[in-house]
Amino acid sequence: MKTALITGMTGQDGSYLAELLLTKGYHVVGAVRNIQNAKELLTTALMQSVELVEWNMMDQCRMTEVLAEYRSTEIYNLAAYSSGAGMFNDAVDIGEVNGLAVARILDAIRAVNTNIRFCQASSSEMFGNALESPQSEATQFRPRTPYGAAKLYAHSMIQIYRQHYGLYGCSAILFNHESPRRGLGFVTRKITHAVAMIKLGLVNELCLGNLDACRDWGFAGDSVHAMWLMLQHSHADDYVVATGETHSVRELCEIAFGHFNLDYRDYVREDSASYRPIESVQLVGNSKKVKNQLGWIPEVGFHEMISMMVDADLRKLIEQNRAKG
Ligand code: GDR
Repeated sequence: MKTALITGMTGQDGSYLAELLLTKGYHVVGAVRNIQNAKELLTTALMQSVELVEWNMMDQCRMTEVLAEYRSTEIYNLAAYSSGAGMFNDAVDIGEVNGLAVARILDAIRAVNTNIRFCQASSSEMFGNALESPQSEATQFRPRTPYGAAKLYAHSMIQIYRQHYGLYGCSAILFNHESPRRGLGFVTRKITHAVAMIKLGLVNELCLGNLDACRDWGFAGDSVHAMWLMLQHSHADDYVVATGETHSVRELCEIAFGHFNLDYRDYVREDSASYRPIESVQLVGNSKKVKNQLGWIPEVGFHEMISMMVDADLRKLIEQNRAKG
């Protein structure tokens, strides 16, 4: 039985990845900061099927100890600060966790077993003010936030350790990926949750930033599948994971509100306080490489994903209201 270690298992991507690996027969170990907190965040099904171990992104000795003890053959690093609007906040902490911690993991791998395969959740934010669109693995990185810069440091270290020490380290350059498990701070879930609230008559307005902002939004379950494929290949490499489609926040609203035959224009208010500068070049990924070399096929399209999220939010709210009596 293969053992995989996942950091960030309590997040959206971690939970999808853990479920995927369990269906493939892995022993799944969640490396978490605090086991008690993690237990409260995981679903009962996951709690019963995975093992949790205490881990600290700042503590290389602890990482080395855990890798030596659990003998995982694959490591997926999904732990990171990930708030979209907060990409400028706490630059030093972001640098520590999203950047430097990856160097610690790579050194721990070198110390314990150089055959361990490592996959990093890199980000399209590394492209920042990109000079071309769509972006591929060959596109120049021009990060514009501390978050993007930290992710780029980690990405570069993986390339360096791959070349210099021959480690099997992969970077999944993930474009936005969403699901019903997304946090409410991200625009997709903010919208789908508000639509469900409006449907139930609990609120009647939604304040958003720029409606014309565009993103390449995929399904988180598809993104983690690509990460798994990367660690099953003959050699390590970096891959853009994206849908290749771009949609605006306005289109997202049209679909989400339209799901209940509502017109978003009756409910959405643009709030300049939430505006973020719009990219001069569209962020949209070219994922030919992962499709051609690894046979990755995304299964959930944009429209289907937004509908799934609205339905899930409605279900959750109805259950919550029922529980309240
Ligand atoms: P992003 O995700 O910053 O791309 O980072 P987010 O969902 O926050 O923003 C997407 C786009 O929507 C616009 N927008 C709003 N965003 C939020 N959060 N709230 C609003 O009210 C709103 N109105 C418009 C934003 O300006 C932006 O253009 C995500 C995270 O998962 C990162 O961790 C990851 O690295 C990148 O995606 C790829």
